[in-house]
Amino acid sequence: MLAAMLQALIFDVDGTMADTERDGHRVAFNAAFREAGLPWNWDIQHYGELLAVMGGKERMAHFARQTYPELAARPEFDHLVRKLHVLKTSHYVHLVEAGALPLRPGVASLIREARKSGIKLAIATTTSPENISALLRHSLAHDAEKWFDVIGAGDIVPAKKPAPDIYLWVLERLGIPAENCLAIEDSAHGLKAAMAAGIPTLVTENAYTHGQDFSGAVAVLSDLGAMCLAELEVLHSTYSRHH
Ligand code: XBP
Ligand code: MG
Repeated sequence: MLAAMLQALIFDVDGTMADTERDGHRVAFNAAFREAGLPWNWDIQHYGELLAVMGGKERMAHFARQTYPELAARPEFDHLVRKLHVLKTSHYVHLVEAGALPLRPGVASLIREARKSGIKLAIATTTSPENISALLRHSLAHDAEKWFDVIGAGDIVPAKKPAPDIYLWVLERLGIPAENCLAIEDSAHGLKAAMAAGIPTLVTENAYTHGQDFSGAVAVLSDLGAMCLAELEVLHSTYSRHH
């Protein structure tokens, strides 16, 4: 059977393009809680457990339902979550702008190689659009957003990862068959979402996702530092010949 040709790379953001959760999102959530006068503080281990819930607003709601059920039951709770999320996103963007969140090894060079060789680039992420703009502008290049043919983010779809919605949304706008794409993810939720959309998926794990179930991945790497585009193409074609 002929191997499908690699025509697009679809990047996840948090944990994949950059290690953003421990020193980025988590710190921003805690700064928002302080600013709102809430006695909440997510330490590194607790935040790792809360990452089971994708989406910052959903994560805060889940935490409140678990820890402050009477607060979560109040009619104004949704408004409070949205207000906290606006504060948190602003703190996160400031952290990115301060250079606190560099791209992970190999990410920038792979993106530049893909651009040179005409392989399309896309993003499929649960995080908010403001966070991606800031990360691309400050950790890749000032005009890097334009390098991506499609950017699918956050609330643009009804169901977040591990649902396939964000990947299906990106595929539809890319106009490339799923089998001709390669998704790059860091978590079991992200892998499930991409695979449910029929996309071959490479995993680059990190401290928070190490040891999760990555069954079905094209490969599981510690990072992209040793990878070049040609090697990704070999991984992709070998995988597509057998699936
Ligand atoms: C990771 C997420 C996001 C971030 C926080 O997204 O689940 O919710 O943790 O960002 P991905 P927001 O791995 O798909 O990039 O607070 O903006 O949701
Ligand atoms: Mg991720």
